[in-house]
Amino acid sequence: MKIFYSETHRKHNPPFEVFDGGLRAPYLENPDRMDRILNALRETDWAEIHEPSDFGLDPIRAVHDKEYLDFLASCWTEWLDSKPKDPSLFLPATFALRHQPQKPKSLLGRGGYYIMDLSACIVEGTYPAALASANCSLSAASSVVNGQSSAFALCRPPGHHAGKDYAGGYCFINNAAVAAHWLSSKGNVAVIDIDYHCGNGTQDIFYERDDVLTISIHADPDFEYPAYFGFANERGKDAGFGYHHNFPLPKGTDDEAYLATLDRALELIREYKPAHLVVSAGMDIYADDPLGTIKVSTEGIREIGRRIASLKLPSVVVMEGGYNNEALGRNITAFLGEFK
Ligand code: OKP
Ligand code: ZN
Repeated sequence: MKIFYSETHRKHNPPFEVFDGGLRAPYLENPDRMDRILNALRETDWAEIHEPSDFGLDPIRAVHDKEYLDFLASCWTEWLDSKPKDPSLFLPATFALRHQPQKPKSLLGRGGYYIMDLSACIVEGTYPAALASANCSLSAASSVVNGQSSAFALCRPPGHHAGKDYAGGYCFINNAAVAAHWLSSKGNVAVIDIDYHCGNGTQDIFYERDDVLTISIHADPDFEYPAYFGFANERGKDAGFGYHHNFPLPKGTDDEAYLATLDRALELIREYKPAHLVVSAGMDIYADDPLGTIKVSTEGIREIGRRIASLKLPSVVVMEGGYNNEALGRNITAFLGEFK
């Protein structure tokens, strides 16, 4: 199986994030996650690791707002130019509320307009890392179009919380959405998001479209991030009505309950008959994840992989979250091993 991975992610390594209550915590979405996964993949006899090709900005502009991308591109140099007291990372402290806020001109104003929370910290290497990450998912999509039955985009930073015009939840460019849109010129696409958190960004990007079916299985936003999206009654809008599905789950969901929900999601994909499948593969459903409350075992993750692979669709698997670094390698190889 082809794995697309770029070393460019390493320079996106914010010194901290801010948790609820204002607590500064070491950045959980860190480069060590990739090393754990790479080490495990290198021990298999089926993983071939490749550098991504450069697809340029067009496929990214196709799903993200231009001014939002301009903000990501210039944020770091503007931040340094503003001579902040502590320049270690860019993180605004004032946020745009609903009710059509006016677009602000100042850097911090744009920060609060384009970022939804205190985990999407921007440093010097963030934008290049986000571009390289999108090139990994595009390269994986391209290899699947060229006849591979599946490919894995080892993306960092992750993408599924990034909407048309916003960053959040460690995500800046929506890698899965970029790949899904790129694939949509070759027939309908289904996206299944198994990350522990709702794939709100992917939902936002395809909400009005019927040519990309989006499904997310995640912890109920009644108690979990991202709080404002991911409820079962969000079903899509206009032409997209009926082409988005959320499956919110309670705390403590075990393998059996998770798999029963997955089967309902897979049935929707079978009915839709897409030409391609994109899987947002977050491993934070794992029982011992530091951010998760869902109790899926490594064997459960393997079975999820087996059932998704049994759709027998050309599949692009895209890395999302997963923060138990010690377990990441075995969980990813268990999951991907079912696609090879
Ligand atoms: C990214 B991905 C809640 C803090 C939440 C952001 C979580 C982002 C998860 N107390 N912080 O979906 O794995
Ligand atoms: Zn997650």
